[in-house]
Amino acid sequence: MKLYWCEQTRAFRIVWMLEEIGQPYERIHVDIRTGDNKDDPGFRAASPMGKVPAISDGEVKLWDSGAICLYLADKHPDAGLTVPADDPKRYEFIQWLMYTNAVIEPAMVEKFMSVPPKKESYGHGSFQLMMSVLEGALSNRTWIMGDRFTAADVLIGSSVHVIEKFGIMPTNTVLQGYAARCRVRTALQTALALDNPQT
Ligand SMILES: N[C@@H](CCC(=O)N[C@@H](CS)C(=O)NCC(=O)O)C(=O)O
Repeated sequence: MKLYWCEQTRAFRIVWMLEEIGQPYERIHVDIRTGDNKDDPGFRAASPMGKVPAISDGEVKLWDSGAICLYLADKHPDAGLTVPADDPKRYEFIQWLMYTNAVIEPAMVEKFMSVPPKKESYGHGSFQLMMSVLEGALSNRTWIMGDRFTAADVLIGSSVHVIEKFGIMPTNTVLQGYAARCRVRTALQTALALDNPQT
C-alpha cells in the first residue's frame, strides 16, 4: 500500500491511522509546497485533485482522508478501529467519521477567515455550534464511540489537535482532555514526529 504524504498537512491523519493498524506501508513524499513529485504518475492516478493524502492499494485509489480511514478500518478489522456492518452503531460511527471533513473543516475556515457565521445556511452551522456538538458528544465518553477508540477518533482527534495547535480552542476541559488522550497514543506521536523531524 502506498501513501502519498507531505509533512504538515492533513496526511498526518493517515500516518496516524496506519500506525494504529501496524501493517507495513510505503510512504511517498509529494511536496505540495515545492511541487516535487507532484507529477508522479502513481500520485496523479490516486489523487485527481493533486492533494495529499492519497493512497493506492492495488485497484483501490482514494484521495479523501475520511474515505481512506473508513477503507483502512474495514480492511483491517482485527485492529479494532471499525464498527462492523452488523453493529447497530455502524452508521453513527460513519456519521462521526464524516464530521471532520463535512463539519469541522468548514467551521475552521469560518473561524480562520473571520467569515460571519450563518448558522441556518451553512451545512456546518457555525464554529461555535460545531464545537458545542462535539463537546456534548464527548462530555461523558472517552472516545467518540464510547469506550472504543475507532477510526472516527483519528479524524476528529486530528482536527481537535489542529484546533488546539492553531490557538482557536476555547477553554474547554472536555475537548482539551480528549486532545490530551489522543496525544498519548504512540501512533499519533509517530505521525507528529514525521511532521516535525527536528523535535
Ligand atoms: N479532502 C482532502 C483535502 C486534502 C487537502 O486539502 N490537502 C492539502 C494539504 S492539507 C493539499 O494537498 N494541498 C495542496 C494543493 O491543493 O495543491 C482530505 O481531507 O483528504
